[in-house]
Amino acid sequence: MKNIDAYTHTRGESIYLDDIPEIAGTLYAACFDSPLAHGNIKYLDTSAAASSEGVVRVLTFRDIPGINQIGGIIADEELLAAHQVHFCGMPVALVIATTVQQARAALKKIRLEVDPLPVITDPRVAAGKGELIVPPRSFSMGDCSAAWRDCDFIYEGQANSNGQEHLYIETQGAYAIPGENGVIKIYSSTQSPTAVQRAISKVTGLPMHMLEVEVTRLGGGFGGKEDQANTWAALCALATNILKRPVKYALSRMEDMRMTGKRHPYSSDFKIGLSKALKIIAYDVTFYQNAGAAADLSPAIMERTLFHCTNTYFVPNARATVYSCRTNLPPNTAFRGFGGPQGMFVMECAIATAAEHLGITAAAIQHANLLQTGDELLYGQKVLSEASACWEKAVTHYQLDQINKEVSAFNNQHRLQKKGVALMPICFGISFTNTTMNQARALVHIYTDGSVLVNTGAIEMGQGVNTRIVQVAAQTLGILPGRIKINSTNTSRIANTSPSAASATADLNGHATRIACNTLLNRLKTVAAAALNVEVEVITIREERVYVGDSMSLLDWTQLVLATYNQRVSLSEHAHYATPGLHFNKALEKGHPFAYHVFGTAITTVTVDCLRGTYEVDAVRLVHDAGNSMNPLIDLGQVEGGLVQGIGWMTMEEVVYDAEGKLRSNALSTYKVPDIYSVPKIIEVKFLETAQDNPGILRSKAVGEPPLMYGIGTYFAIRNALRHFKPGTRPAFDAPMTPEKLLINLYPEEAAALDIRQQEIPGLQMLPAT
Ligand code: LUZ
Ligand code: MOS
Repeated sequence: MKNIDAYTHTRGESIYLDDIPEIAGTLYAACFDSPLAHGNIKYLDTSAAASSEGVVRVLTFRDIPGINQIGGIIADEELLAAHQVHFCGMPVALVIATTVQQARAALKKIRLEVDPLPVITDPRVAAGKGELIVPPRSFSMGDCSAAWRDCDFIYEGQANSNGQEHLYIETQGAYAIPGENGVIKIYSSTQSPTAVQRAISKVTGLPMHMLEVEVTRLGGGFGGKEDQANTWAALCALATNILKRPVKYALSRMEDMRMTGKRHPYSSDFKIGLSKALKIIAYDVTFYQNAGAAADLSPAIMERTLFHCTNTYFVPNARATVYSCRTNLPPNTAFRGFGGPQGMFVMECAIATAAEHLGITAAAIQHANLLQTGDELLYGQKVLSEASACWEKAVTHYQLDQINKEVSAFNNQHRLQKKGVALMPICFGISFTNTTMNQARALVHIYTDGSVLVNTGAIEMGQGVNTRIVQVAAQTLGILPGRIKINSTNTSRIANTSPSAASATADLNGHATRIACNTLLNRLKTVAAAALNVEVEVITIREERVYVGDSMSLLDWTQLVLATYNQRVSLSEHAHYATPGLHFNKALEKGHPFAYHVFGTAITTVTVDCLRGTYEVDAVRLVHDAGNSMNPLIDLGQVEGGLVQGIGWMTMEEVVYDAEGKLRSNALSTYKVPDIYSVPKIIEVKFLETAQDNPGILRSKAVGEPPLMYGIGTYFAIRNALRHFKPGTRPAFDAPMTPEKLLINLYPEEAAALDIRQQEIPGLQMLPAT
């Protein structure tokens, strides 16, 4: 089934936050954010701004009637800086004016003086000073210390991966509208309406039932709006609460890039030990997560790093420790994969290190260690799925031998162009690692004309969840998709929603929808059985007709719905779903946190121009385990999009903060995202044919995050091409492998002589401060 939003998207008619018709009297907000990364506030003067043309009010922390606190997991994040600033871009004051231009103009009249404090941007420096967000956490299995004795080969190394800007096409924003008796309705571009509602409740002191959060759709989230939509919604609601006027704030791209957190950069140390048979005997890894200035979701993200630190390999003796390090950067946050990709990257660096020292392909080690059905992961859960099936299928279906032969032939014929190949197998756990969050509700109404309205907590952000929910309702009720409408997401209709995140949105909200529809179906069937004078067990509804056994009755859907209403039987149902079987013991760090795992394997081929340091991704050919895909079109879109986003993270997107904690890659002119010219020339996706059962919705597996990790393969394919040009070279693992870095790695002596890195820094400092 085609995405139900395709029609309005292609015509430009879909409604995003900034498209909502504005109410007369709407005011516009703009945020004054800290120009310094760390310091004590000496002096803040907003009087000139307050008397600036069109300005209605300037708010600071003193205007907050509730508590000045928006930390979700830990209460360590002020909405508006009170006495200290902790990062460049930290909100300090909010200007509210009659027009957007007036609000922005007034920002320039705010005077802030800060006594600077030392700025930390490096997570290892933070850890050295004991600047940790939470105590470190460790997972272990087997006996890592003893196992080194049994290893024939042991290698150690370091791996760094950088952050990533979410770059949702729709920037962050909110629009708050006052109602009678102090209630506030808030439109928010959020993945988590309940998180927004909670944050506003804390800040304004209003109970949650006075706050209605409404979301039609987002122009992308990617994790960036799981927690960080709260700030703008809370600021608008705060202003509305004080002024009793509608207040809107849609961030500009540069505001958004400057003030919001990104994917966490990680710096990690690894040690890997193997047997002569290439079995990984032991793996020890320590992660330094760059959390930024406040916790945000970092404690949950560090947990998912631990869960995914051995990727898709069986490692009998493993130990992993993660430090969540407080630095003076904007609080880093959820981003597709949620710490999993960072963990998996380090494992792949460890395998590459071993392969390079042993003079074999990484694939030989990867293949020898793939999880087999029944193998235990270091958190105690066993994999119950065809863990190595995708790898085997990819190797045969895409003829890896042939690919390797062609690449060798090319490399023998070309001196300055080299091709590289890499395989990237993935394993990703599906469920929120916080067991509590694995619940959802659906409210389904059938109207007397037979049309159906489905409400859930799911947020449509382009991923197609609404289309999937239509499919669930249509299949369950036995009616056509066109009869079903998915309502906007609203906290007054569906309460206590979990964020649309963790790839679990369609599973959780789809199952809740299925349960509600089944309850309604049973009521309808009971009425049909009485009307047709048969047993209820023989009734089915198919294609909007009521069947008795195999024969079509005279009753159709609309007649049955009306008959049910006339009998005074409810045509509405509110259902609850909680993923069964989940548990996790944090004292032991063992349990069964995931409903299931998603697997896959990608084969990536690249061509590097070894004179210029540029590269092209020739092809990514992959086999992906989508279970019994309920919508292969949507799944394909998620796989392609995730892959390209992963390639961007690994090869071209470079978040640059200077030593003062100021974001230098603060616009699309200095931050390179994949465009249509940088996507692989060939993307081939084969969905694994599998008869195996899984607890996904309609046996269709979650697909949102896992494909991002295929992009890691491109990093290693480029590295392999580089090593064909310069045999024996082993550059530092420092993702992304931008063309600039690749060139430096191709010609390290020349780069050192030119002192390229040295020259770069004064050039950057000449940029005007924003
Ligand atoms: N968000 C969250 C997530 O709160 N918990 C998770 O486990 C998670 N996983 C992936 C993406 N977002
Ligand atoms: Mo996410 S990283 O699933 O919000």
